[in-house]
Order: sequence, then C-alpha cells, then structure tokens
Amino acid sequence: MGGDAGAGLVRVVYGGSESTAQIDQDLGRVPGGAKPNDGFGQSPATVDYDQDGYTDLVVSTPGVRWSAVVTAAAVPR
Ligand SMILES: [Ca+2]
Repeated sequence: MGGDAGAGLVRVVYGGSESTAQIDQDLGRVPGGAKPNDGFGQSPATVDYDQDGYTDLVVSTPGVRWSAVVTAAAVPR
C-alpha cells in the first residue's frame, strides 16, 4: 500500500450492499503508521470488544515489535 511493500491493509465489504471500506495504518484512528513488511491485517478476527451488540474488527501487525497491541475499531459505513 502506498509504496510500502508488505505494509498490509484490510478491506471490509458490507453485506447487503456494494459499499466497502479500506483500513490501513495511515488512518488517524489506527495506531502507528504503515511501514514495509508490517503485515497489517494478516490475521484479522472479529469480536464484540465493547459489548455494544456490533461486531468489532481486531487486526494484528505481526511485523511490528510492540510489547502489547490491542486494536479495536468500529467500522463506520
Ligand atoms: Ca462492538
């Protein structure tokens, strides 16, 4: 993405519509910044993290050395 080979991104395709969203580390609400080989989105998972009844997306960045990372974001339409 954006010239950073292997930085990674996640594309969300909403059911029942043709709308999509792209999430990457260069978005303001995502911690860090996209760097080569971060692998953002390599192993996505879903959970209702804040228990509000809406599924949240959890995305890892296996290429980043952080002691602990928890990323949860509601994906706006
Ligand atoms: Ca939620």
